[in-house]
Amino acid sequence: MDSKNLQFNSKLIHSGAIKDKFGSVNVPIYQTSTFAFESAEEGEKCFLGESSGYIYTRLGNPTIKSLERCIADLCGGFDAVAVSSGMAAVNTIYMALLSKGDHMISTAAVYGPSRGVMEDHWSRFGVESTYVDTTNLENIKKAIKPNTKMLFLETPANPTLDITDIAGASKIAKEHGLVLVVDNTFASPVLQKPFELGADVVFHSMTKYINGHADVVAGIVVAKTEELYKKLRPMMISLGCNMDPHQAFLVLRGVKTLGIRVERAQENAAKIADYLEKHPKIEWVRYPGLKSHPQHEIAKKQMSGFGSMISFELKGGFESGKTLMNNVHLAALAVSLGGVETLIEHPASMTHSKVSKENKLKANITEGLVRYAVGIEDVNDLIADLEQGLAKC
Ligand code: LCS
Repeated sequence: MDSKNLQFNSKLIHSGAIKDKFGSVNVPIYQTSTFAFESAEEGEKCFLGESSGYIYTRLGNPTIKSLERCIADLCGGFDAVAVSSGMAAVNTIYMALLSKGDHMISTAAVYGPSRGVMEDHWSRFGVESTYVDTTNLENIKKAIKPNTKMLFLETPANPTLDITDIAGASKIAKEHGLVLVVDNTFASPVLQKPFELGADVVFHSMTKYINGHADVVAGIVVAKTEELYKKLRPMMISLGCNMDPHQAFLVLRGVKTLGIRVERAQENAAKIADYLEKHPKIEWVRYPGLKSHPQHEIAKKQMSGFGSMISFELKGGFESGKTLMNNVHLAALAVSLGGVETLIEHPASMTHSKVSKENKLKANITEGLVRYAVGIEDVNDLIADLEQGLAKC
């Protein structure tokens, strides 16, 4: 059966499946670095691209291809390139689609390393970048220069949960001939379909929701067209940031439950956001599903659900942040997100501790900001854990 005609949760189980002679229900792990040809003629055909046979795992591998087909199908793209991490996805995109003298515009609240690698390293090769608050589309228009080639959005953004109007940004990108890239990590393919909103390239850190079990680091780049795919795939091969077959197998196992995990976690998150919003020790709560979120209406328009990431500000500031970290027991004090387990993080004392106060404020990283990545535990247990922790703040 062609999985293209299936609905989303059926695609999660069946897209990219391989039929082998044993009738394997799961995609086998082809843990091999190289593939033997049946003859010199067959080898020649593979290298000339006249046969779809596999050559060498950095170039392609059946287990990895199965995952690539699955995610491309879920996103509605032409095809995908699996890579070793989310950051490998970012760098493959930058290197494949930008050249010396080009300029890129991105979300001010973009994941730190996506900006850091551009400003610290790609700038050395003559690529310029500007970071603006893309929740206001006028800021994108104003930042466009004659050499602008790419608009790189992250929505919802990490950790502010700022939402950018993808369809509106895509209109601007089309008018100015920019390639529109969307980091869809926070929404996952379940909640947001950037290609339907005009994106050209969509990528995910599969370390998060797609794998979902905090046991793999992985990334994937999905291209809307064959033309873009043919730029991205050779770049991954040249950079050597391919995925390993065993990593692909684990992600294929995780992806099957993506739909029910995301649904359950966001059900929990909605309840926790309501609880936190009423708590006297909390200044404000950022969750796209709350009416108080500044881009709640855009989130409603472009997402089919509001996800399971919550940010909130403690009235007690920095010290309260540390106190809460030391007094929650069910949520693990850890970076990352999107797994079945709940994680909590205090950016000011953890991920952003080396950033100057001034730069933290520019990125809206306040002293009492807490990021809470909701898992699929029983929500009453999570609320009880927060309640006793907040009592000590
Ligand atoms: N994009 C987003 C939105 C992310 O949150 C991350 C990682 C990446 C890209 C990079 O993916 P990776 O290479 O780690 O697979 N975010 C992390 C976070 O919030 N805490 O730890 C990692």
